[in-house]
Amino acid sequence: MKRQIAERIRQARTIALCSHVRPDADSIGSGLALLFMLRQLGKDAVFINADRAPYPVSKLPGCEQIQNGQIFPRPFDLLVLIEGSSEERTGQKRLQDYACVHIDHHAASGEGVDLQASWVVPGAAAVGELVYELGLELGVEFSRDIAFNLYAAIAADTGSFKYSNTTPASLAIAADLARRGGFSPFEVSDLLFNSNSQEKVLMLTRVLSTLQLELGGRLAMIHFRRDFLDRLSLKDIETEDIIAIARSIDGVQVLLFFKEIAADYFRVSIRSRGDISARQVALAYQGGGHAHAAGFFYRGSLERAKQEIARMVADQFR
Ligand SMILES: [Mn+2]
Repeated sequence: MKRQIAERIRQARTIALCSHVRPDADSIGSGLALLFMLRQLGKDAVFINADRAPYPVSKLPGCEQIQNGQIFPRPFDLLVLIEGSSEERTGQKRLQDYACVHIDHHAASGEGVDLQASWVVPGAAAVGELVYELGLELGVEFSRDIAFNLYAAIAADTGSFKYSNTTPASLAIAADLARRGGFSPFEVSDLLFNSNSQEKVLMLTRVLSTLQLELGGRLAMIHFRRDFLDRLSLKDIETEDIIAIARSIDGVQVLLFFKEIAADYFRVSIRSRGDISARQVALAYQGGGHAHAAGFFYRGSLERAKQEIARMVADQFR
């Protein structure tokens, strides 16, 4: 599949790249790296996303070159979709009007999209690993900006090579990128992880103060209310850090994070360890995800949501 994608790219002259709504460092870093690779190959390439990159991802080299908005109706020979192959996930309309290829490390639907090739490797820690391999296939030179962006993509999705998705391949690719790009890994960590705004840390304290431990300390629940944002100049919150802290508590096997998105309407993220299936809980609410990381939407009061879902988690402990 990698070869087919490389071939499509070689044949195209004008190419648009696009990642997903609410983009993260993996999708942005991978997209920027691929953008620079395509330009090196002499392509007329642009990177267009529905949503802006959040801080500090916005500091990745070249991020100011990303255009925000819709791809349609501009003509392109090829669209490369990075971590998202549906209109819902990309936030782009009329994708069926374009020839598309797709690169991902999550299972994806491809609904309503003319996918000429879809390269999905669920075992890859980050889509950045796949763009690295594609770069080798295309025979490009890994400039500093290309290598830096790919390294950042992988460092972000592996939580600095700490999460369970980190493989020997992730480490080998990262080492090769640091060598080729001539940057120090610390520059990337400093940019990605030592760049919290005051508002963000204040937000963390608010969300963590909602921590509730149930089922003898095996279930942790935290929540976020929309009005938490009001006093801080934040539009939205980056939730991964908060989730990581709450799930790191000794003995916690399941974490539930309730994020209020409208009155009595929540996005629920669930993380689990061992035999407990986050996915099974999510499926009961028409959600989805992986065995240990899943999510769904819940309509109803926060109190009811917590009670109901805690009971469902308790059933799995039996
Ligand atoms: Mn990713």
